[in-house]
Amino acid sequence: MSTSDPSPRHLERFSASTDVGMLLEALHRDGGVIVEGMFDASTITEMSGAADVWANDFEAGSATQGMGAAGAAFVGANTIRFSSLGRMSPAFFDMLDNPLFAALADAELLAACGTYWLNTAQVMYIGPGEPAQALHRDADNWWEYLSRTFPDTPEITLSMMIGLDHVTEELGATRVVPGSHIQDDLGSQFTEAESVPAELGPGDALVYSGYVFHGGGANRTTDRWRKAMHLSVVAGWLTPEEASPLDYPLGSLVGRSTRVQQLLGHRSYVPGDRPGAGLWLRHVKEI
Ligand SMILES: O=C(O)CCC(=O)C(=O)O
Ligand SMILES: [Fe+2]
Repeated sequence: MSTSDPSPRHLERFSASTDVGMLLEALHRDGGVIVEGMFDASTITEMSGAADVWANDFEAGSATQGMGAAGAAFVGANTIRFSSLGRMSPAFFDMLDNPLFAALADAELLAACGTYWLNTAQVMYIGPGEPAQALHRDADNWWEYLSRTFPDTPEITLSMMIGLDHVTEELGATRVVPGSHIQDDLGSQFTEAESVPAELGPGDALVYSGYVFHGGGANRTTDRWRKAMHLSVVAGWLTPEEASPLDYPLGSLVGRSTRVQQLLGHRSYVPGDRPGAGLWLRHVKEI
């Protein structure tokens, strides 16, 4: 792009069979990459059918991200959000076991931790007329760490937005500012004009850095919902958004893969060859 070109950079799209190295190259360059067909059709059909049913039990605007009015404004007054998706459908556990997701998360996060776990998985239905969400960094959840380590901060969280249906710009596709994950200072600001929509088909995923600026787009329709879900992981020594082990009680994940149990807080943090012992341990007499 020449410096006189006012149009924003774009995000690259690849099929899920693309070499992981190429996906990582685009992710590192742009801060986000679109992977078409990342999740298979039967899994997404099951998840979207179940999400449509569960969505009836949630009021638009009721999610607050634990932040009261500020959180409600961030989420949007006409947006439905909910989590605990493994209680909604066992297809969610298959999503957690997706091998490409594992390869990308391993590549991005294991430099900064021995093991990582689920940050949050949420259905995010943006309602008709909802304005665009403020552009933000997902890694700001761990501001205390960021503000002390920037700019030498490693990747601590990796996020995805996944289409549960066709997600177009008009419906409120997630907007991303390509290249904005590389910043001079933590106070950097970006405008909507610098952002591009990450349009998705069902099962396609936008994979993005915890540092890239992004936000839900405006839903400019009068009668259709933007049907997508978010799935993110975070270094195992940080507290995730979602209290997964409370949602999946002891014994409820018996028979699930080790990876699913680890992601949902039913395995300890293992430091690997770093100093220090394990975290999130149990040493109890079973009664
Ligand atoms: O709904 C979207 O497209 C993005 C939501 C998001 O980025 C967030 O809430 O952190
Ligand atoms: Fe976000």
